[in-house]
Amino acid sequence: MPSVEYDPNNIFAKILRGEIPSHRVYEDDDVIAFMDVMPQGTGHTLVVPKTPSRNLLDADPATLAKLMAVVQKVARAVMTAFAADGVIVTQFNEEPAGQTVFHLHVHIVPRFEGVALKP
Ligand code: DGP
Repeated sequence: MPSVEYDPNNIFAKILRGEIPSHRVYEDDDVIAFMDVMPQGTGHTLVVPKTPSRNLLDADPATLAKLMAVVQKVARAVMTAFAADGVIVTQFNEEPAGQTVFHLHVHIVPRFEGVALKP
């Protein structure tokens, strides 16, 4: 379990509340998806549950199930929309693992034959 509590003022909580703008590409009762403002490549999309979880470690199974169903849906849509050859699906937990925004989210990064990711 994470040692730090969920902060309701993290940037994704503000996006979920509509307090700051985002380019939303999917929304249902439980999950939203929007474009990453610091993309690792073309079509980099973030999938975010509305339930306030800090990351995978404190999320409940129902939230994870709904999240992953949408991750699959959005990954398929991103593959089609960007004519990608593959897709990376990643997720980071806590600062040493690369997490910078402390509201659970999954990265979807389309991949293209012969095109390197940004360093
Ligand atoms: P992570 O390292 O897994 O916590 O990734 C956080 C991602 O969130 C990172 O790729 C950049 C993105 N990001 C940070 N701030 C914003 C924002 O205000 N809007 C959007 N759309 N993405 C953001």
